[in-house]
Amino acid sequence: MKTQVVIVGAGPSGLLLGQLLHNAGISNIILERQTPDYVLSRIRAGILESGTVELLREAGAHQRMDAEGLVHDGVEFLVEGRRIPVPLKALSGGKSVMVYGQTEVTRDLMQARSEAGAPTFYNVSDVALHNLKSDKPYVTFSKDGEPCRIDCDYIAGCDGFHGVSRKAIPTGVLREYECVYPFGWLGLLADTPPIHHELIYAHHDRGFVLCSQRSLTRSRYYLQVPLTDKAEAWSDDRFWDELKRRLPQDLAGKLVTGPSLEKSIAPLRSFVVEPMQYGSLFLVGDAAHIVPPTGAKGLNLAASDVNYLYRILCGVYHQGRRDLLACYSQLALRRVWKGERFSWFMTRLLHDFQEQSGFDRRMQQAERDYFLGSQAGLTTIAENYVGLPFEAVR
Ligand code: RFL
Ligand code: PHB
Repeated sequence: MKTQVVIVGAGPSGLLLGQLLHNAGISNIILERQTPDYVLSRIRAGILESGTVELLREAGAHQRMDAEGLVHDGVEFLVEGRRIPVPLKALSGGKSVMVYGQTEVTRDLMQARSEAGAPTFYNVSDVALHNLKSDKPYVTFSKDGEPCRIDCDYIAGCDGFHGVSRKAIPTGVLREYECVYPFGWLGLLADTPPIHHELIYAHHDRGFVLCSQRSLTRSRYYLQVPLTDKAEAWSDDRFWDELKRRLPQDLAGKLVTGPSLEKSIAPLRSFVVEPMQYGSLFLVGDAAHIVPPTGAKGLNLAASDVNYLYRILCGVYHQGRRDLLACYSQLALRRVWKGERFSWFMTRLLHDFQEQSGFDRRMQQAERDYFLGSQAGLTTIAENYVGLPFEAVR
């Protein structure tokens, strides 16, 4: 087989890149290790930045998002027992975020791709990348036990943190930066109305809480838990009781509980590799960087990389601008590091770090007091939360 771009991974970044390229007349084939149902069963992100929303519209996968997604003009913080609304739209020059789950984004992109008749091979194994330093790279894999090969011009490694693409780059080329946090998030999804119309990020001595949502009838809550905890040890009752203990009484009184649809623990990690390009291979999304979910940036940074790579490939194929290829890593990383910084800042601001000294605890309190108590502090939070602008590709 032959195509212009092979995309490894049919998560949100692979599917979004594939759709944009297809619409621009650039042929591509997606290879995915799992089945479509498995990909859709992963409950992950819930918040889309305005730039991500725009990109999904550009890809033409926006009809259901625009009909069913909830536009949020604000978010709320709950610290030291005080509720602090952050008017995102007013503080960011008119931008908002959209509550629309990653599962739904993925479903819409899968549907758009199948309607477009663009090829995706699910359930493939042994994906291997070859000749990356030449202008004739190729990808091999097995499908139903048969060996297959695709020759191409470029490869987009959209295969997440545990994928093969990053590992295909020889040792010594990439520089890795990592910070692992000493706790995880226990998430619970339930068909109950959200506790509040806006998301609530709460600091509590017993640990961080996030009250999120997927729709007016579906809630998503997260509790900070020790890394040693197992989701099986958390019955629904235990989860709801702990959530109530970490909320003020008036709010806890409004909580509607119900059976969980899903419950899982995610460890928190910051991770970046530099550069994000090796020859004809371009790393995109979680394959190149991970953020702790506190800033709602993971999916949005994946979309940010897609934005840059898509515009660069359009330049290459439509205007013969092969010089743009060398800009990808720098352009993408400038925005990635800002997203990493915001996610790290939000994580440090709101979690309970048991091992920290008395001085560090006071510093953390002073940071909350300052950032959430001043117009300048709230403005910097708002402009990062709604998403920083993309740079032009030229
Ligand atoms: P994905 O979604 O991991 O998709 C990668 C795909 O590649 C496939 N794959 C392979 N395919 C072929 N061959 C191989 N060898 C392969 N190895 C892997 C995988 O099966 C998979 O289908 O990466 P992508 O597309 O870069 O997307 C990244 C996002 O999924 C991720 O950043 C977000 O989910 C992070 N995240 C959040 N991001 C936000 O922007 N806002 C949020 O509110 C938010 N909340 C979250 C989150 C992540 C969470 N968890 C569980 C990590 C909340 C949680 C709890
Ligand atoms: C979610 O709804 O899953 C969600 C929302 C905001 C975050 C992280 C996760 O910061």
